[in-house]
Amino acid sequence: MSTVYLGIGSNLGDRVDNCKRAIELLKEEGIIIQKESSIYETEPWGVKEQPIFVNMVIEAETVMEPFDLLRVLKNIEKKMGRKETFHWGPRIIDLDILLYDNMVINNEKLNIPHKNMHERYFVLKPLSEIAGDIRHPVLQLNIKELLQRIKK
Ligand code: PH2
Ligand code: MG
Ligand code: MG
Repeated sequence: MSTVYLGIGSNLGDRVDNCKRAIELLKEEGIIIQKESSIYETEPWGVKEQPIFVNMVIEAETVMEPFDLLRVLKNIEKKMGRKETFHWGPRIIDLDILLYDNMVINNEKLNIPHKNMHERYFVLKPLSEIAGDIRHPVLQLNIKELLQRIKK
């Protein structure tokens, strides 16, 4: 079994309901949810002219390898009706692998740890709530320290 942290976000439709439905669909795929953060309303990051987001993070256990897990997440996004827009554009649901054990993957299709997680409040805040002491395997700082770094 591997321990993974997944980021969940939505800024279209019933945003909270979308996050909850995504969690149910993850369970149906055999992913075991261990912890759920609170749900936060967060200002859009990157492309600012779009609806406000809700974000949360979960800790889960899975036997799936990273690329298999990625495929499952993409399928759930599709099943929930996610449409391709522009980079960082609005979405019904976004499911991202943030951390996968202490694995480091740098691939065109998948980056673990998630590329920009260390500079995103909407990731670090909920993550710090459920896993403040875990270490970012590249930066070698824990989540609380990463959150401190981006707070003005
Ligand atoms: N996701 C993005 C771009 N910007 N901003 C917030 N607040 N929350 C997100 O989940 C988010 C974002 C691309 O994945
Ligand atoms: Mg994302
Ligand atoms: Mg994504």
